[in-house]
Amino acid sequence: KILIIGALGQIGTELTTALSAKYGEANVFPSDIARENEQPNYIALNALQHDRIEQVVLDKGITQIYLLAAMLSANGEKDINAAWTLNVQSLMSVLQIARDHKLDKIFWPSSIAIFGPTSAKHNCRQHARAEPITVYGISKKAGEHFCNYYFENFGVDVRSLRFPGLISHTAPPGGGTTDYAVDIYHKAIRDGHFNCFLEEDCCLPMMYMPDAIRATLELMEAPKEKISIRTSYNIAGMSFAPCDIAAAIRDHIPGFTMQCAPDFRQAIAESWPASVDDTQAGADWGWEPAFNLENMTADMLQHIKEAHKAILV
Ligand code: VAH
Repeated sequence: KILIIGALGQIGTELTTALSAKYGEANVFPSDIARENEQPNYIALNALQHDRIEQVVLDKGITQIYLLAAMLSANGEKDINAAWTLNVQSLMSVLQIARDHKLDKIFWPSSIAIFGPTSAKHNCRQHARAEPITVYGISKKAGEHFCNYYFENFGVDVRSLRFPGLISHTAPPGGGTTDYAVDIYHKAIRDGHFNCFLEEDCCLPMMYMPDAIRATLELMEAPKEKISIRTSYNIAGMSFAPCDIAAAIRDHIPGFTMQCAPDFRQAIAESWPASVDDTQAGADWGWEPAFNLENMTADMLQHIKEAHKAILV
């Protein structure tokens, strides 16, 4: 029985669908802070209420928890305490409950945001220097070490991935620095123009959501003895800058234009690597991305156009 905390977010929405398809709807309990939702087995659950989470685990016979609730990098800079509390306290609760009730497995997403200006810029390795300069990055780095601590000291089988910027068409992202790469597709179709909050040559590690979901399921299915990293795995999909994604869009929408006016998020983006090395994930559990900028762009534009048509009819 799987509990998903933060099931209505950008990752949670698609992970709920994938886990239900794989393990059966009856075994998946999506939860989020919203009081109601039409999904089967939906549970209103605040990620900060330890006792409530524990009660749900006992009532439903939960054996795995996917904890996706978090405040992302840009929003985190606007409310330090809220970001730290949500990102770390929720993980502490889930790890303690996993220990106390001997849950089978825990999944928790980290991010390439744990790296900082002193990390290698290109092909940033698994154990590269990581001195994050955002509240989000600091909270994810602290979380990684708590995951390792609970594995080493209590045998909690918690597994984690350092996601790049994630791009999806199903659920809008919220408050990330990489979210320009989602919005640009919607604006290209709606307006034929996009105002970008990063420099046009600001290259960042990115991943299409179908790859991120498959990586999560493959990591969680891997035999325990294959997992050699108990902080969080680097994983890579692709790296690109706003000018690259604009060019890829122009292959489909020739007249598309973009203007760049960097804001505070430029400094955040500049503190992160442009690309990461994910050799360890490939070696331990066979990670291999399937999407690149071209096939992701074709897929994103097709889905968004279909969604627009559905609204227009
Ligand atoms: C953010 N989408 O922008 C997240 C991600 C690597 C970036 O962690 O904050």
